[in-house]
Amino acid sequence: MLHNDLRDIAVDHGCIGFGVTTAEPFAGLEEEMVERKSSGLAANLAFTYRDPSVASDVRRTYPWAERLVALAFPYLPDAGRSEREAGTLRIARFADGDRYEGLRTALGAVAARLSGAGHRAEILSDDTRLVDRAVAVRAGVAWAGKSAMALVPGAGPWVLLGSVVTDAALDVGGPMRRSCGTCVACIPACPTGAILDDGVIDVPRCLAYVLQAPGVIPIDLREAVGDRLYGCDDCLTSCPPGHHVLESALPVPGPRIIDVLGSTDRELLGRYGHFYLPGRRPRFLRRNALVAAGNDRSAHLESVVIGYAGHPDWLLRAHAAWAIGRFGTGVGLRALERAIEEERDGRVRAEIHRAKERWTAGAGLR
Ligand code: B12
Ligand code: SF4
Ligand code: SF4
Repeated sequence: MLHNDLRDIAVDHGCIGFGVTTAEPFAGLEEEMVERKSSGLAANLAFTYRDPSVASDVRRTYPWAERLVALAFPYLPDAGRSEREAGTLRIARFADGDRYEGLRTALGAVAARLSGAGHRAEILSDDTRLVDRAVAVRAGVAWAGKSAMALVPGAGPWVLLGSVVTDAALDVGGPMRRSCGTCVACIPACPTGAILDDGVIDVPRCLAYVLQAPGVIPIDLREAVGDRLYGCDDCLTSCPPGHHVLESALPVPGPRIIDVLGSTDRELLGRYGHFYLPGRRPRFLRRNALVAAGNDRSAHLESVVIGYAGHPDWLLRAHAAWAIGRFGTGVGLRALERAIEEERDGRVRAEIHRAKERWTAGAGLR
């Protein structure tokens, strides 16, 4: 009765997946995460990786937990399809607005029904204290894709996940009898070769990580960044189980590179405050937009990028130098020559030298 009520509430709130699993620790998960950390595959991710012993065992947070009620909330077709268009940036669909809002409401409604029946109920979603995909897979809501995405029938990878932790002894489901089978489409679709093995991502090479990590974007990944401002959807768009919902998504134009580079901090935070940005610092959006400008090379962007060669922030000067080199024009070369005369920061000087070398070798020429 309670179980069915909870399912109905989830469905009424737009969820496409509902399942229940025990609150037992996830066997082997802690060791797996520790291993990924020590081998470098998890980069310097915090989140769940801050304490894998907590993220793999919900009773470390809620000792009274008996069950995890797992929900999957679809965000297509609403989130739209971002088209490639010269001079614009792409934002991964889960981040084109606050796509967690509907999921939070559904989780809240399920938790309220449990509390109303006298049970404890706490919500965990995209939290440091629980690995959401592990819950969804064990509860039978999703299967574990080779891309690491949790795939749900009817929506493929285009879902966000969350759980309600409860002390109610609800009936438990088993894992789903589905798998990717012989499909491997996501592996060659990844622009950086970051999908290594069944569900293992080389995080330092994953653009979703690179674009939200602090510091310099590794030079060998900058071309692959393409026109991305935040997130990467290539392992989702290539995934056949999600194709039919993707086709029904409407085109949504991305922001213009020139607008992002010309905005104030306050404007950027107003528009993109829901992104994960280290220290909530908009400099990382500008850094990403400079790399996108160097990939885009529309003529109207060159003077803006050259302007960034004199920016007070060394990180932006460094990425501007790379982008200027990519335009491959005489104006750009002269700007690099002027910049090297003034530049005192060794990290930026190295970027300018590299950009000039590439220019001289003709690699930056169109
Ligand atoms: C850290 C993180 C990232 C990192 C690292 C991702 C990664 N693949 O490792 C970065 C920044 C790269 C990232 C990127 C993205 N992320 Co993210 N991310 C997370 C976060 C915060 C933690 C994930 C984590 O700890 N993983 C640990 C690893 C080990 O587990 P996993 O791969 O997530 O899950 C599998 C294992 O646990 C395995 N498992 C279970 N038990 C055991 C035991 C053993 C022994 C083994 C071997 C495995 C195993 O089964 C699970 C299912 O496959 C979660 C939110 C959360 N709290 O869970 C969101 C989350 C995973 N991200 C999400 C999204 C949407 C994305 C992006 C699509 C965003 C984008 N468009 O740019 C990309 C996708 C990249 C990709 N292919 O994974 C969604 C995924 C929804 C879904 N349908 O799967 C989540 C669940 C957020 C949410 N609440 O909805 N993300
Ligand atoms: S999010 Fe992009 S870079 Fe990361 S694994 Fe998927 S396709 Fe590769
Ligand atoms: S693209 Fe194919 S192999 Fe990759 S996650 Fe989707 S179904 Fe699985």
